[in-house]
Amino acid sequence: MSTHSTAVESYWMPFTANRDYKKKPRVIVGAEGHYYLTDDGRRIYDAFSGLWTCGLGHCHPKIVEAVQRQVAKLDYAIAFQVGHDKVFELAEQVTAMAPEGMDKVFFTNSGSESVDSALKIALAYHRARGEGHRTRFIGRERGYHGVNFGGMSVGGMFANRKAFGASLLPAVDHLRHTHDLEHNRFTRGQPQWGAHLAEDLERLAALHDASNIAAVIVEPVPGSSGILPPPVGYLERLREICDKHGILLIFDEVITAFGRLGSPFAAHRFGVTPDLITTAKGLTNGVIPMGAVLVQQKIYDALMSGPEQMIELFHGYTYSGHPVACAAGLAALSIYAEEGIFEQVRQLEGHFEDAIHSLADHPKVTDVRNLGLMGGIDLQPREGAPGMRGLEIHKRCFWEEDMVVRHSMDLLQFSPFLNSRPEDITMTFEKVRKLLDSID
Ligand code: PXG
Ligand code: PLP
Repeated sequence: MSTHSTAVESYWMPFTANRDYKKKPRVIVGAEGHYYLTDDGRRIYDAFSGLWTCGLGHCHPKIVEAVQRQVAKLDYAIAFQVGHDKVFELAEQVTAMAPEGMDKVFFTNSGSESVDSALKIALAYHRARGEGHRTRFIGRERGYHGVNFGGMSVGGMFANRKAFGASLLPAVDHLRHTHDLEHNRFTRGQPQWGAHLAEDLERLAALHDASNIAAVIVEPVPGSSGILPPPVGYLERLREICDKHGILLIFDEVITAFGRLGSPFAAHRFGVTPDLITTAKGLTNGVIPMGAVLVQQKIYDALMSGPEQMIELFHGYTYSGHPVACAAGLAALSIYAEEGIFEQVRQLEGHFEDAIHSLADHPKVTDVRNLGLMGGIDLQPREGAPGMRGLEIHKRCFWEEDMVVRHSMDLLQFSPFLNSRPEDITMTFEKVRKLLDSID
């Protein structure tokens, strides 16, 4: 076992406080269902289902088998100009479960790649229609759209933008975010207050002239920046304003697709259909990296206009539609359907809401938010040491309570398995309460 040796030192860990982590590494060596297995022989409960990725549980036997079979049969197939059977099958199935009219899908390898692909598709679409002047993107404060240059530019998380701010895409502006503690503190589900904040898009459309705006990109429920369910009526209003001005609406559903909100896509749950959807994570249950961009038929059609022998969209990844990822995706989609997973989420949602809000009375808790099986708890930062309470809860959960809880500064995030046992959801928040009682 090399986990305490130079092996740990060799790895530059993503989105991690490397020096702090390496003092006492938290190392997983296996997983079974709802548990991770650690290098010191413990079974620990995963209260974040991977990184919002593994809603069906880890090492699901049907996905494991599909991947094993596929890698032995076709390991890789040239992605450009030649296709393979599984990618077409997966495309057909993903579009079949997508909102009405979203009949085409482009495959990527991650959420970040999906976002940058979607932004490029939006530009190409307008250009193909003779509206090449539509080059501006509108994101939203507190949005997270991955770490590539496009996604960072439309994203609105200051920590992501701080170091790279000077090199982001130039023609981007941001809507204000919808989180307002004065009106919405401790809201269960969608807040009633805040639909009018969508009017901010009218302000930006007037400022930049709507005819210059290519697309608006938002997460239907912002995840990384704090689980911020949209105010009732907000997404509907964004859709109306986009339609009025010929602006494309992109839903970034990297987290919210594939059951997190009890429906195939958040678009279904909210009854609002965007022009493009970006997704990843749950597409393969996190087993093999894969992402996707779903588009309305009209977008694809607009690009199918030049000479037939020429490439229509000059874009693609070596690993777009990787056969092994497709096999994992096909297996995951069949499990969502066969095991009635989205229905299970709808049945669990009320219990999860009660369980997470049971912490609302805790003196160290300043806000609790939830929708579907997404939840967030804001902790009062410790005087002079922001982020330390969140980090301590995370570490002590791992070492003392045999549970993985994710934190981002003083925000605790919860992404229970889509097929959770209700008692495990109860236990999750009992453990968090116990730790909150015992830390300073
Ligand atoms: N868009 C959204 C809405 C996301 O949530 C990405 C894009 C980027 O996806 P990739 O696959 O490139 O990471 C994401 C990713 C968290 C957390 O703790 C969330 C994400 C990633 C890491 C941590 O909430 N979401
Ligand atoms: N950089 C170089 C030198 C490459 O040859 C390629 C792909 O062929 C890339 C980057 C892009 O890699 P990917 O297609 O895996 O995103």
